[in-house]
Amino acid sequence: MKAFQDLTALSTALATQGLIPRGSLNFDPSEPAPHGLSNNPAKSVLLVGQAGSAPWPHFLRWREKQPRDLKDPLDAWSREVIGAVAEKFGARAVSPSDKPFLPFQQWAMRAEGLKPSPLGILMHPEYGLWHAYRGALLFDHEISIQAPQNPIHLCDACIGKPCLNSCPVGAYSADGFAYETCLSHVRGPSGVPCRDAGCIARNACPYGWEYRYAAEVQAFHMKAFAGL
Ligand code: B12
Ligand code: SF4
Ligand code: SF4
Repeated sequence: MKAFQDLTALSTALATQGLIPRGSLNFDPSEPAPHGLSNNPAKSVLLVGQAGSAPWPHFLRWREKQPRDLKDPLDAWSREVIGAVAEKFGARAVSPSDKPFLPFQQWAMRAEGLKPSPLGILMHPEYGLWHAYRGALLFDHEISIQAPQNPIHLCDACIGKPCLNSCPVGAYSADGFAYETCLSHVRGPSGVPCRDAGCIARNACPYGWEYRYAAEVQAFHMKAFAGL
């Protein structure tokens, strides 16, 4: 397997935008893989994302120079900066918002050994629920980056699971996420706390508090989620 020599250089390039590599995996030859730069099925994928809201100041500086009515600006910023890194390192960049949706969470589970929280968001042993994926780099060659070995899944030992008892309209339950129930609450008159400071259920999780997104950042994501 070809060793991935440029990880330090790639990490440095991502760090200039507050981004980090989020693990990688080599596709099994029998599984369908998106195409790489060569137009053949990619051999590997390296996820790019964020811990906490580190990219936010970089995004805001970029946003100031963009048209006010730009659609999905965070996606546009992510595509631009991750696209530039992809070009430099010989990869094809893809986005979590590309349709048909690519299985980012499945890739992340394999790449970093993460498991889903009861909220659907993957639980990270250090960042808690406060991390996300902004893109991925598809390579035409295999790469070898040491994956973490069986990281602790904090939800397993979480007594009381406060995330499941905190939503004012009970949108999260053992049955999954009641998307429409959440959405109509967030859009309605009682949804101000969710709109202004983010999902109450997500904020109820005691882990990763030092990575928790600022209220301003949470409000931005909530606005995008609710189409407001
Ligand atoms: C569609 C989508 C949604 C839909 C889910 C509909 C559904 N039932 O599938 C809706 C609109 C509800 C949603 C909401 C949110 N989402 Co969303 N979503 C996606 C998206 C774009 C595609 C999911 C998909 O179908 N993938 C294709 C399948 C084949 O891939 P997969 O890996 O198997 O998909 C898994 C997810 O679909 C997951 N899943 C199913 N239902 C839900 C519901 C929620 C809330 C989440 C987080 C995951 C989830 O289960 C699948 C099996 O592993 C992904 C990005 C991506 N490309 O995956 C983000 C993604 C899953 N979402 C994410 C997040 C953070 C959220 C929110 C919590 C915050 C936000 N973005 O506003 C909200 C929840 C709102 C709230 N109350 O705060 C993150 C999760 C990051 C993480 N740390 O795990 C992702 C990966 C985007 C990213 N840029 O990082 N989301
Ligand atoms: S509150 Fe507990 S169960 Fe819920 S996401 Fe946090 S650690 Fe997991
Ligand atoms: S955003 Fe508000 S309504 Fe939606 S799940 Fe979170 S706490 Fe519930």
